[in-house]
Amino acid sequence: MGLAWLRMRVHGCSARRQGWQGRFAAVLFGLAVALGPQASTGIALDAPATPLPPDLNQALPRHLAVERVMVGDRARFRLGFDSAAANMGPGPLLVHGTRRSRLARTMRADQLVRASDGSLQITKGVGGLRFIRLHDHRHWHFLDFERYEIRDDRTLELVTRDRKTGFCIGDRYRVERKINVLGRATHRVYGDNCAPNRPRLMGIFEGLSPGFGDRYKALLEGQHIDISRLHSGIYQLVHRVNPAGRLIETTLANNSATLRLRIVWTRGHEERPDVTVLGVCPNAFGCAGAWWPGARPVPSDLQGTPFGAALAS
Ligand SMILES: [Ca+2]
Repeated sequence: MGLAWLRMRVHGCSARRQGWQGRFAAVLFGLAVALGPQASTGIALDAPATPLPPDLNQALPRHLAVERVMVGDRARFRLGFDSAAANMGPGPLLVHGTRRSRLARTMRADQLVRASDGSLQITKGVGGLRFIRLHDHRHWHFLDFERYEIRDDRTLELVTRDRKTGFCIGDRYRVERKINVLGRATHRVYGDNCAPNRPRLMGIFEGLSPGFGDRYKALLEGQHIDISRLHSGIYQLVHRVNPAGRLIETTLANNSATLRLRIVWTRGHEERPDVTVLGVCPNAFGCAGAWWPGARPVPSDLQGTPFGAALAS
């Protein structure tokens, strides 16, 4: 099953699928470029093909801020944060969403993993995609790409989590060149903003190239956790990519990153709480007892200290 097989599928589509056909062809072109000489010259026919899956790596939460919003006559408090996940693996993350009828709100997502001989292996049902209508954007979200959670400091039991509606995956920043990425792409391949204003699509591709990452800004849609009901205490803020483990990767060991936080309602639950980062734990699911000597308060708005910059290393 190789590129030729996929080209056959493209050519076999009906005329009304021209939109995503074009994107499909672009994705295939990108894959062919990414494969480089292997794609054009091939490799020894008797050599077993080696799968080249992605390796998603969750970055630490950054640019934390506590926002006060009014819901009716009640004040609510949201802990906002930037999130980011990069592909450090030898191959791209590529998901293909399809549906048989427009009555189906959710497309089934299949994952395509390329191999060293240029073929593509398909794993069906790794997730879903849904067209999301929000006040500032309307496009197709891959569901359950990342998850944000606040967990108990000692037991790591889930306390509360985000309510984000999914993610428009794309190549939005380059991983620093000093970091080794096996299959680093030379150029951006995925980034058409997930078919904005096209709810009637029957199929769509979203992906993340090796050496590229995708980030989401604090307090944009779903980039927060409501902490209004939490008691004063110490918690763990955990960001996880591929939280259900359904996407094929080289490893899941680097899919979580954690900050240890102290939340104190000094002025009662009607006023903004004091939030302090106590511990910084990259590539870790929880970090009970961690203590960061640079502990500092989380600013009350996005103009405050961008302490995430200090966490970049
Ligand atoms: Ca991973």
